[in-house]
Amino acid sequence: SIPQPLRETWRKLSASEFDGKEQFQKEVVRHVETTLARSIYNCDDNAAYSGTALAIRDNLVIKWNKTQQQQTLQDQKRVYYLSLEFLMGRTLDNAMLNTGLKDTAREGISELGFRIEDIIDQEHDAALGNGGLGRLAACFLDSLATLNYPAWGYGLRYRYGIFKQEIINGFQAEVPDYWLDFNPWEFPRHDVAIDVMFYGTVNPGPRDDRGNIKKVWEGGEIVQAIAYDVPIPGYGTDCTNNLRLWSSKPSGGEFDFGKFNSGDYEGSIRDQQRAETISAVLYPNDNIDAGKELRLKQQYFWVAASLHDIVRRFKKSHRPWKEFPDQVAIQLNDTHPTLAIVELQRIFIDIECLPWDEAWYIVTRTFGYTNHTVLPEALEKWSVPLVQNLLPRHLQIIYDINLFFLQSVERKFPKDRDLLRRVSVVEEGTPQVLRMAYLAIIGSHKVNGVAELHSDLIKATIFKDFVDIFGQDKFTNVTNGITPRRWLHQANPKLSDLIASKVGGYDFLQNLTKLTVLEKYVDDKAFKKEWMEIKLAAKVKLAKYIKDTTQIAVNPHSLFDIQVKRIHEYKRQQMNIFGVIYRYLRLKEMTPEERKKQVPRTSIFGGKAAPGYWMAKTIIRLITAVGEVVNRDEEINGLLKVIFIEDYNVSKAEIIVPASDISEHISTAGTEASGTSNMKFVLNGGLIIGTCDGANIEITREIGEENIFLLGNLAEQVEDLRHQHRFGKDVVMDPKLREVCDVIEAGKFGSEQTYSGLIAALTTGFDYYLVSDDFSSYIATQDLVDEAYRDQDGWATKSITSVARMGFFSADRAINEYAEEVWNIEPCELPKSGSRP
Ligand code: KOT
Repeated sequence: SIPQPLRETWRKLSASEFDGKEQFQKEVVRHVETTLARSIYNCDDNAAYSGTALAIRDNLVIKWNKTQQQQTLQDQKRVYYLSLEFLMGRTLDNAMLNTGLKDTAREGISELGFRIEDIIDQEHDAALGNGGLGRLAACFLDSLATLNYPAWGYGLRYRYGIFKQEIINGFQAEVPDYWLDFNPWEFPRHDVAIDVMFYGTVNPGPRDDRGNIKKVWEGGEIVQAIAYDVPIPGYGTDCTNNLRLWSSKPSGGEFDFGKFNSGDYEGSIRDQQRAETISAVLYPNDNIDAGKELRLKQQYFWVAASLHDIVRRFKKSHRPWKEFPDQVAIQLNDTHPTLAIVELQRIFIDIECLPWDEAWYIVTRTFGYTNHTVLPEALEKWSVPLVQNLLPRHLQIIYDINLFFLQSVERKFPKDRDLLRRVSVVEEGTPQVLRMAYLAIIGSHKVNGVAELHSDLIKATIFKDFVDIFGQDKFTNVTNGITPRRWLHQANPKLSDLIASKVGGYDFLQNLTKLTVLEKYVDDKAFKKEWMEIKLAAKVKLAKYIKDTTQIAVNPHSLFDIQVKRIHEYKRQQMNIFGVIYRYLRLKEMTPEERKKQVPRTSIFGGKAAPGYWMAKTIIRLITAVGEVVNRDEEINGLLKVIFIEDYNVSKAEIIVPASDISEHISTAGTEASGTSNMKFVLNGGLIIGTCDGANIEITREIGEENIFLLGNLAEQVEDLRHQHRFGKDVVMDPKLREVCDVIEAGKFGSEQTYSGLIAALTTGFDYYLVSDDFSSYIATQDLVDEAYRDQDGWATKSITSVARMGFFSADRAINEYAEEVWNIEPCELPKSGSRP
C-alpha cells in the first residue's frame, strides 16, 4: 500500500470541484482554449457546448471517484444491472440539474455570450436503445444513484445506436446514427481489457482435485472487450455510479502482424473488422426476436466481459465463494443477458472448480429476472445448432441445468410427461431451440413483471407451469416508474417551479408522493390559470418545433392529441389514424355552422418502425398520407391537423411530453406490459385515453376513474374475441371502421395497394389486435374527450388532480422495491453537500 508521505502529497494536490460562477467560467474558457484549441474568435455554440460539458464533467468525475472509493471501502453488496439497452438521451442538462449547477452554468455561459438552451441543444442523444425497455434502464440508473445504492450498469458500447428516421415521400427511411464523434461523457479504460472466446471445441482435460476429468473449452476465436465508463450522477447527492459499456476489438493489438507481414493486409483488416462488428450496431427491434448469430455474439460478448469483471472484483475481497450472493446481485433486463447464468456456472465449475450443486446454489441466489413482454414473437429462442457452434461448452451446461431441473420436476410431479415437455428449456422441433425465458426463470431467485396486470398475466399464462413448480413467492411484481428529474424538472421546468412553489420546495423531486399537496389548490383560480398557461406555453413550444421542422402551422389552442412510441400493431397506431379518418369524414359532412361548434384537434404521431416490419411502415405511410390530405383541405380550416414528427427520440420526447392535452395508450388489452410514457404524460398534466392495459390500470387506480378516458375490451375478453374472428360465422366489421376502410380502398390516401396489408390484417388476417372490436368504443371515448375539453375549468381540475396523485410512479419507488424484495441491498451514504433546486 501507499506510504503516508506520498498520500499526503497527493491529498494536497488532489483535484477539487469548481465552486461558483467565476470558477465555472474560467474552466469553460480553459477547456475551449486548451482542450479544444479554440478561442473567442471561433467559439461557436458547439464549441461552447464542448467547453461547458468538459467543465461540468470535471466536477462530476471528482464526485464519481469519491463515490467509487467510498463504495469500495464500504464493501457492501452491489447490484449490477445488465441491459443490452440504455436509452440515455442527452447528458449535459441532466448532469447540471443533478449536481445543482444549472443556475451557475446558465448565468456563467450567458456572460460568455451564449444561451444555455442553445448549448444544451448541441448535444447528440445517446440512443443505445429501442424504446421502453432501454429508457427504463436509464431511469433506473438515475434512481439508483439518487437513492445512493451501490450499483453498476453493464451494457454494450454500440458504435451506431438506434437509426435516425427520415420520412421520404411519406415513407420511413433509416439513416445510421454515428454518435461517437465527440462524447465527453465516456472514459475509455484501455487497461480493462477482457478476452472473450467464441467457437472452439470442448475437450477432456486433466483430472481436478476430486478426480473428475475436467472439460476444457479451447481453440476458439478470441475477441477483446474494452471497458468504457460513463458517470451516472444522482440528484441531490454526490453519489455518482458507473455505467460500464463494452467495446469489441481484435485481441492482440490492431491487427494480425503475421498476416500483415506475409502480405495479407486485407485479411488482417478483415479480422479486425469482424471483431469490431460485435459492438458495431444496436439491433433495431422492439418486442421482436430476430434470432441472428451476431446478436447471440453480442449477448455472450457483453455477458462474459461483465461477469469476468464482477467475479474479479469479488475475488479481491478474498471471501469464500458462498458469500458471493451476499456481495453481488445481478438483474437481467429481460432475457437478453440470460447467458450470464450459464457463464457464471461455467466459471464456478470449470475455472474455480466448485462442485456443481454448490455452484448452482450460488448462481440461483445471485440472479433476478425481469420480464418485459408476453408477445410470443418477442420471447427469445436460440437455435441449438447455432449455440452448439458458437458456445459449445455453454450448450453442455445448459443441457445439464435442464436435466437437473427436469429431474426435480419429475420428483415433484411424477409421471407428468407433458409437463416435462412443456417446461423443458429445449423445445423439440427442427431445429431444436432453447427457450431463454425458461432458463432465466430456472437460474434466478426472483422473476418479476413490470405492472400488476402484466405480472398476473405471466403467472397465469406463459409461466404458469413454473409457478406450480417453484411456488408463488418466486414471482412478483414491480410496477415500472420514471425519473421525475428528467421527465418533469428537466423537460418542464416551469411546471416544476410552480409545483415547488406550492408543495414547499423541490423535495418532491426526491419524494414524489409530496405532490398530493397540490390537491389543496384544485379550486384556486389563480393557480389553475397559471397551470393552464404553462400547458399552453409547452404547446406553443411544440407548435414552433413542428413549424420549424415540417412547415405546417398548428393551432396551440387546439386539443393536442399525441401518440408517440415505437410503431407496432399491438400498440394500435392504426386504430388512432383510422379514428382520425373517421373524424375527417364527419367534419366533411357538416355544415359550416356545425363545424364552428367542433373542438379543433391536432393529432400528433411519432415513432420508429423496425426496418423489416412492413406493417408498421405501412402504418407510418398511412399517417403521413392522411396528413397530406387533411392538412391542406381548406374546408377543414384548421379543425383537424395530422402531424408525424420525424425521428422520435428522448430529447424530442422532452419537448413533446409537456405539450399533450391528451395522449394515447391504446394497446390491445393484455399486450403492453406496462408502458412508461403514459406516466410521463400524466406527470406533466396531460390526460390519457387508453385501454385497460399495462400500467394504465394502476394509473387509473391512483388518479381516479373520473380523470382518465378508458375504452375497449378487457384482457379477459381477448381470447374469446380472437376465437370469434377466426372461427365465428358471419363476423361483420364494425360499420364505422368499414366506412374508413372503404375510403382507404377508394384511394383517398393514394394507391389502395399501399394499404392492402393493413386492410387484410382486419379481414383475412382475423384482426388479431382487435381493432374492429374496440373501434366503436374508441370513437365514443374520443367524443367524450372533446366534450370534456370544452369545459376548460373541469379539464384543469382533472389535470391538477392527476398530477397530485402520480407519486407512486417515480422510478425511485420502483428501485426501492427491487432493493428490498429482489436485491437485498442497502444505500451507501456519502457525506452530503448542500441541497439544490
Ligand atoms: C423485447 C425484446 C427485444 C427488445 C425489446 C423488448 C421489449 C421492450 N420488451 N418489452 N419492452 C417494453 O418494456 C417497457 C419497460 O418495462 C414496457 O413499459 C413496455 O410495455 C414494453 O413493451
